[in-house]
Amino acid sequence: MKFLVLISALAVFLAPAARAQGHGCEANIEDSLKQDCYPGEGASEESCRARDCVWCPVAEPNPDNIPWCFVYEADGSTPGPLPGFGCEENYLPGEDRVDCAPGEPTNEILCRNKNCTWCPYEEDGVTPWCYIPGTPSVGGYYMVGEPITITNGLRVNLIKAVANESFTFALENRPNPKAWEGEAETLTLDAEFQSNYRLRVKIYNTTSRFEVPLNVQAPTGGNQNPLYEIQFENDPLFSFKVVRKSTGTVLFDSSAGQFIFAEQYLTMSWAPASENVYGIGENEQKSFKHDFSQNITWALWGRDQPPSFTANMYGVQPYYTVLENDGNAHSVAVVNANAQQFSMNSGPVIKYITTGGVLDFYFFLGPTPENTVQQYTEAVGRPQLPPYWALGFQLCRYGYNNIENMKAAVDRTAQYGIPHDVQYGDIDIMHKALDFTYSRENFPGLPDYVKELKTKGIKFMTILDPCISIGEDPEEYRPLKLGNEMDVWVKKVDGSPVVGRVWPQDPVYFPDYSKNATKEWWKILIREFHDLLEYDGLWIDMNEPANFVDGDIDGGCTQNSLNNPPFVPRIQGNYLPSKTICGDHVQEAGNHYDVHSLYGWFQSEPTLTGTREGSGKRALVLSRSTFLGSGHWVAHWLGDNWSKWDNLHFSIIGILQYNQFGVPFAGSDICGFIGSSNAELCQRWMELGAFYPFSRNHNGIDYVDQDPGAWGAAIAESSKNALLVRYTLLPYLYTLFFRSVTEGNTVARALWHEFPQDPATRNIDRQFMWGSGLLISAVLDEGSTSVDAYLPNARLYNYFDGAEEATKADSITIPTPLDKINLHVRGGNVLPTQEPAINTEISRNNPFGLIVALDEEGAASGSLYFDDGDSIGTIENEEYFLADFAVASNTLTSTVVKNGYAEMSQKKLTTVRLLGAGTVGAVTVNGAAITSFTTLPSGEVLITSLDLNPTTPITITWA
Ligand code: MIG
Repeated sequence: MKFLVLISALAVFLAPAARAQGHGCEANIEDSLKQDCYPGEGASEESCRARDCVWCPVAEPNPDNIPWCFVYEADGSTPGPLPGFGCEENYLPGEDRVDCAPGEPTNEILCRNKNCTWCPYEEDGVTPWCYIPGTPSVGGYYMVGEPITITNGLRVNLIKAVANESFTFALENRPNPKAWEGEAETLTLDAEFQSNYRLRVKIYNTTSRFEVPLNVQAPTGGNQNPLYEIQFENDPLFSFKVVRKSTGTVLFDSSAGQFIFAEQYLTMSWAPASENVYGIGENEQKSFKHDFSQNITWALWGRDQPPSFTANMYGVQPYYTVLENDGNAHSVAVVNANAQQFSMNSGPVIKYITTGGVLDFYFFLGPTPENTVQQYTEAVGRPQLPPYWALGFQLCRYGYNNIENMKAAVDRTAQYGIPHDVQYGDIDIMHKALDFTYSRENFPGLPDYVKELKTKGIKFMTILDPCISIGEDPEEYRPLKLGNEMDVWVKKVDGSPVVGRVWPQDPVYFPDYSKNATKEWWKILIREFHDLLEYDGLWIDMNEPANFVDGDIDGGCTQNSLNNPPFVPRIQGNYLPSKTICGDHVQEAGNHYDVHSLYGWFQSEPTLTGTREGSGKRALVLSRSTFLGSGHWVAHWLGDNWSKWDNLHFSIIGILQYNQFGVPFAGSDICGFIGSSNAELCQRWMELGAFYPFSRNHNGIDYVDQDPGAWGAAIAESSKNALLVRYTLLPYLYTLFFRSVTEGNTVARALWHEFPQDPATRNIDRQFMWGSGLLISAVLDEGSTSVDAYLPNARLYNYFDGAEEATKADSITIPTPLDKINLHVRGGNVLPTQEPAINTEISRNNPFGLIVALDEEGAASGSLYFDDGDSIGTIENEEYFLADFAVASNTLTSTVVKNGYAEMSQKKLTTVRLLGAGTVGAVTVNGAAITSFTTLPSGEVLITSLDLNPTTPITITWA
């Protein structure tokens, strides 16, 4: 592509457009064909003709705005296309544009008549819209000799190409030539064939540069028969391609643009295999599938930032999945933590720029979409199994402000019979916003209340901010005293602790969680905290790290290359220390410049370990900031979303992304965090949120109450009903989490993961699935009482009445009154269920059931995972129960795979909902005929009054 652009640019320079040297009205051209040659004010015959255009004034009035000065072809023919280029032919991202008309007003015709490229930017204020065409041939490397065989791979030595003289002009006119300072003269590329499905391509130089201390796990299986091939090109410059061998599909082609490896500016552009690209976070994406026609740049740099289109938010997830046009899938992780950006440009081309580290790509070859997540999480770490209670409904708000309000919310929830498993405290429960305290003034008796909640089956989670106030007397505030003693703080260049400001009234220090002493300090405090407040899990906020001042409180940041690098990605504030600390602040793992976006990632493991030590239980940690592999330790909520309708839609996109990022336990604040929610919005959101993997209603301070009991009986009722379905399906959800822990599957799943061959699924992000068996189609729009739902090509049964849908591979409009959400069970699945209750402590002991949904062949399969829900290591210690279910030939059989959870033998399985079997006249259970079944009008066969135990193999037949 680059080559083509250069040739055409050259052609234009050599052959000026063949236009006549101006004309008058004798040109006699039809009004409708006149293309304005001088838009705007100020045209005169002289200035018009100077542009080789026609000057032919039109009598006033001129209601159709026929131009007086217009483009004309010498031979009298219809004006041809303008010279120069448009975005299509010669798109360049902002930072590569050299202004073609500095200081002059311009528009498309003026610009293109100068043989330049006219490509307006969607966003304001950036870059010239009219620029010198072409891709300057600077940067770039040549391969030295042939690739060398190394253990499990190939090594290529690269040497910097010398800039071509004819482009010196462009080079010198770069918007910021400093960014190219310190280009590596030589580079090494190592292609490691880590397994048949995992390829690593790492490009580095001999200088020691920062590398992310990501502990990548070894893959299973060999690399004897790789699904991929890597190809190297050396003409006109070095580039490489990753190819899927079985289809020849080029998955990654780095010849799509410049390759520069400078000190603080590393860029590579590549063509992905298709436009079906999903991922890259954290930011607010308006569609799950990227739109390459918009040339959007996604900047990544951890920031305390509510969602706002393209703004860099809390986490940094340089990871994306591509669905190839034939339905195969692969994913790519770029292991880099520096401030960076991905531009999704037309082509499609992904232009990547980072400001440090090395270029380190991991390719996961799938070939199914689920395989990519399995393979990725195998590398970066599989999720923890959430405690069973954490799958229940969670309730939170910032600004209960006192214990009465917290109790009132809890009581309203109970009064309406709304399931409720977890209650939260936010920073307002703290004394003076100090970590590891609670306010005896505003929350008197909180520790006892937490104990009381537990007796009712409700767990308690509370918040910790990363920073420690220095305004307290160290003798009375142990976090500060111990922190000083253990020397845990992030330091300034002069060795003194960095001082910032967050919620406490006094300034704070920033613990350096990349340091072992800090991890120990944090775990000690967390353990001791449990003696004060019996938390069941912890919520770590503000760990981007957020700072209310830019840099250090006294004096901001020094002007230097770590605080003001020559190139700043398109981040909020256009300044690395914006809302955080300085790039030259010093942490154990490196300069903050390199490790900034790892702050919450470094904090995650010690928080989980400490929380487990403190509570003695499995526990849960919820983190705002994340990085590659965070899902191994934490769950994630999508941050300070808005109480606005479009945020319902965006929440699905965010949750699907985090499931691909290996953080399946994800959700967004139900009913919205910023702004007051309203009845209709919150009702719909409670229905949708009942199907978030992580289901928590959370509100910001000073807004109207939005807990499900706050809106009166109708909304309480529909919230309760949606949650009762969730609770009914919790054994299915828990089993999906078991699969995510052991195999890396997603829990919330995009339709295209299940139907990769169906192009109609590729744009669907208003519906999603739980695993392969449940399709969720909620109302997401204000005032709407129907859903246009796509029903994929499968047998689908209405969850509520068991009726089979007639439509397949097509959309239907489903009437959906205010109190309803649409759910479909997909044929081919066996979903384990349990009778719901107001919390999981109760529901865990209720009878189990099965939803058996048959596919076209009358087959189905599924599993039930169960354990005590709260112990650490139940999977590793084999202290769990697992049964597989299979249906064929009118027979359901169960196989007990693991019988390691003693209490399972006390539990009953009493009900089977059989979907898609037609009319049934006889049922036998373990060989004996039974009569407790009925065929409902919908066609569902409901089998009740069973007295089965899941630990004994079950056989049910029907005819
Ligand atoms: O800026 O602890 O995203 O969930 O309630 C406010 C108070 C700080 C931001 C979190 C939000 C939490 C809030 N916190």
